[in-house]
Amino acid sequence: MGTSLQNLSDYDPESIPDASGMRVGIVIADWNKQITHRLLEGALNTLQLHGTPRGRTEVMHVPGSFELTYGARVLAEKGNLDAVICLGCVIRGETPHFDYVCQSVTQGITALNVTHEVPFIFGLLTTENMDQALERAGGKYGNKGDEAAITAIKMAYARRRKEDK
Ligand code: DLZ
Repeated sequence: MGTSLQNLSDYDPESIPDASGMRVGIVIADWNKQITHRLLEGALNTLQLHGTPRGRTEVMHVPGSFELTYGARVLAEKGNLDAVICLGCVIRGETPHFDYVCQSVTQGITALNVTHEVPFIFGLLTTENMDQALERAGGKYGNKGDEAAITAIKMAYARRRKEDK
């Protein structure tokens, strides 16, 4: 999560591999869409900045964060992607729902990373309230979508290097 010590959109451009040959998938939860659609914009812009045009990025919408795991698996199993980014926003409410959804997504994405070759990127905001989410969706702590895109490029590059050996 972005904090006063770590802005989500700060990175050293020199340290990012060229992404021009990469193809990334993004699964995005439409729950809290005023946040998640900003994350999507951030991710698409950052990928484009590093050589992956918007038209080459495959985007799949799902209703809520709980469905991210399923969507990510469907994208990955198409077999033509270098990485899959999962974007969502879970805001704590008055019921324990927050904990169940966060745990489910965390475990689901972890399991996919264990069972599939494609790297799955955890682009889930988990916040106490809407203000904290806005601060991390292009606000004062940067954009979680930018961070997820940079992570996807780095992990896709690591995967290619592993496969080249
Ligand atoms: C039901 C629910 C609730 C209460 N809160 C959120 C949330 O903050 N963020 C989110 O992405 N999704 C939420 N959902 C929806 C669930 O993720 C899921 O879509 C539904 O339970 C249907 O499976």
